[in-house]
Amino acid sequence: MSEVVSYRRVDDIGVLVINNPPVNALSHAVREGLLVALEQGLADDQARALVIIGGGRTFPAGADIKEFGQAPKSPSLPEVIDRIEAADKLIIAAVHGTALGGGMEITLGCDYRVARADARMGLPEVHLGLLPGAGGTQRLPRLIGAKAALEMIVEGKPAKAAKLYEAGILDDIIDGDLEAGALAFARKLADDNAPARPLCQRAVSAVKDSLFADFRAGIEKKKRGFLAPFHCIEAVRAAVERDFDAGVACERELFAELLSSPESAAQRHVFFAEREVAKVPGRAKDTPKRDIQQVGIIGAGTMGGGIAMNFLSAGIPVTMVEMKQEALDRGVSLIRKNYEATAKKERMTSEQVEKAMAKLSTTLSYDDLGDADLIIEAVFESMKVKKQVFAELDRVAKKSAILATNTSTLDVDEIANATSRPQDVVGMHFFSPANVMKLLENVRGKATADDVAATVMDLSRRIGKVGVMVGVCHGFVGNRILHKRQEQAVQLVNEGATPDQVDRVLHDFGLPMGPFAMADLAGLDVGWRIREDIRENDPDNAPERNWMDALAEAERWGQKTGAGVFEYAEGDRTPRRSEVAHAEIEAYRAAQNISPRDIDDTEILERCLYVMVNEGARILEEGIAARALDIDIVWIYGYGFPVYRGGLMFWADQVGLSTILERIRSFHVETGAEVWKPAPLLERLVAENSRFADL
Ligand code: T1G
Repeated sequence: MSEVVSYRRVDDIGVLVINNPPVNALSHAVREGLLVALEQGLADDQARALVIIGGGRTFPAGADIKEFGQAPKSPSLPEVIDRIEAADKLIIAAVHGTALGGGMEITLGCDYRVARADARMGLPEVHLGLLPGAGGTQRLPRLIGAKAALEMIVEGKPAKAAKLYEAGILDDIIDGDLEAGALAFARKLADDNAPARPLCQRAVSAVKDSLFADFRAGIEKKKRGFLAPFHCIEAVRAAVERDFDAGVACERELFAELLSSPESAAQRHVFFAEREVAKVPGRAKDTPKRDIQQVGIIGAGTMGGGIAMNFLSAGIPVTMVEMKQEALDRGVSLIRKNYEATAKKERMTSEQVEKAMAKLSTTLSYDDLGDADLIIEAVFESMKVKKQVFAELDRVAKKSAILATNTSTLDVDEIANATSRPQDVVGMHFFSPANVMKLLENVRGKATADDVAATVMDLSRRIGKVGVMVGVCHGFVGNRILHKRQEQAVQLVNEGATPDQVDRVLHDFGLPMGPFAMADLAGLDVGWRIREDIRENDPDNAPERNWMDALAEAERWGQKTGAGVFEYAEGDRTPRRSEVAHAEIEAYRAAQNISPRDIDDTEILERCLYVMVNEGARILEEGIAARALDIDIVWIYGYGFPVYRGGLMFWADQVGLSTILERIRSFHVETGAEVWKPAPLLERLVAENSRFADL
């Protein structure tokens, strides 16, 4: 008997229990154990039917992703499922938790499926750059039709039991004890001589000729750069156009292509990196955390409101503070407007909106924050203003409170030293729009206490964010790297490229938008004020004045003023070429005696991305980020770096660090610019023939 799969009989029904914590991943041992237990059940004369059920918190949540890339071991999952389907006894899958990927495919090999009401099932392989490779693309269309199967497989979103029952995937929903309910269900089937229902013998119902072409056209824009969604379409098409065995062979082939693709390697890296970032090196798993039951937020502007929504949606009461009543009223109505927009898209019910809004209270007095466990400051990005706010918080906040700043660039240590309790101060850098963007850069100051750091990391997950712990420096991890790229982008335009060309190259690479469309979205005034702040407070590092400053000073602030580097038509966010901006650029070149040259796309891509990699290496050297995967997750969830490239540092490893170093060295020789001085870490890794991933 295997350790991970057991067989026993309960009166006249055999039960196969899979127990491979934490998520019953279908590792080699589980597959082997399943076959052994299955044969035992089939050979058990007193067992009239068999139930497959998961132990612990869930039915199998898929193949063991850690085994991908290793030499395949038999039995494969398709072999196990084919054996289940060919069995001469009825087999019922009893689902709780999340039956995902190969787990759901096992249920499709069974004759009947039942589940608890809170169970979910789905085929999320596409998020790993794969497709359901154990018959799911052939059996699901036979069960629910090709169109519904296509949506489920290409979107990869799990569905709730009620929806699954409606769709005909589930045969019953079990209230109370799942095993008891499944046994009763199996017994009734046996009593009624219910038929076996092997899906492999069922035909796929007819579809519209244009189904696959229409579906492909419908996802082209949204799935730009991904490989797997389009392979999924071809696999489901095979289910319609070929017989079962030929369809399975086609699925196998497409799966093998994806499994060896760089896109899937990248997406699998991101799957594990997203979980690894929560485990901060050097922090014990059992580090105590502070109890966060009430939150205060200073500032009811766009950021303050968005931040508040995260806590309200997680059921945590929020007190919002502002200087003036109209600012408070504006903040509250913006929050309600955002919630109602979400409800309109049926992503929330109106009851949920009212429940969240009921947890929001407002005040004009800091004194009402005396009970808050965490207070987040989201005021104007000025050191002077932030220090005043923190001095006030120091006066009113209770002893155990955590004081957090939402600054996106400023020195968290300097802010902390404006209080008598720097150990309770931490940065919580949300990204705009704060109620949508998944990333939360948690900034640990020199004095920040362990329990404070552990608390904000834990809280990140509680409010639906991916928290990454970073150190203090100008711009932390995300914006520090962004600034280098933006500088390079402006430099390329100074030398002869156009903003349109630079944006096209980075958009084609897979970023949601180019540097200049992004600057226009964020607001040219934001970057300009930060540069002005440095020019005023740190003249030694004052950035050179350029055409972007000229545009900002002309109040061309981007989308919010209808014009910036690009022009924007009323109500349209599409960036269009701007003759005014081009004139500013030419004027700047003339003033600097620059004769513009032709710059090709390769140079643009290399300069914009390699400067980021070099800065990433410096950030790792300084310990501002603990691992390369922290930088990957920051750039994927904060700046839309394409997930099918795995993040900035993973991508650099794929390109090859020696290739990147060679180009960086030549840019350094050509320009002599400090920014192109190769990071010692990069040079060391190349010398050792290592990668960022090996650190
Ligand atoms: N394989 C290996 N490890 C897994 C795993 C898996 N499928 N799923 C989770 N883990 C680990 C995870 O790394 C973490 O480890 C721990 O379990 C808890 O996970 C042939 C090709 C199930 C919804 O894509 O979506 O089947 O960090 O922190 O938030 O067609 O995990 O503790 O060391 O995420 O409660 C398809 C992936 C595989 C589902 C639970 N299946 N998993 O979420 O916990 S491909 C998936 C999830 C496949 C077949 C194909 C989630 C979850 P550690 P967690 P959670």
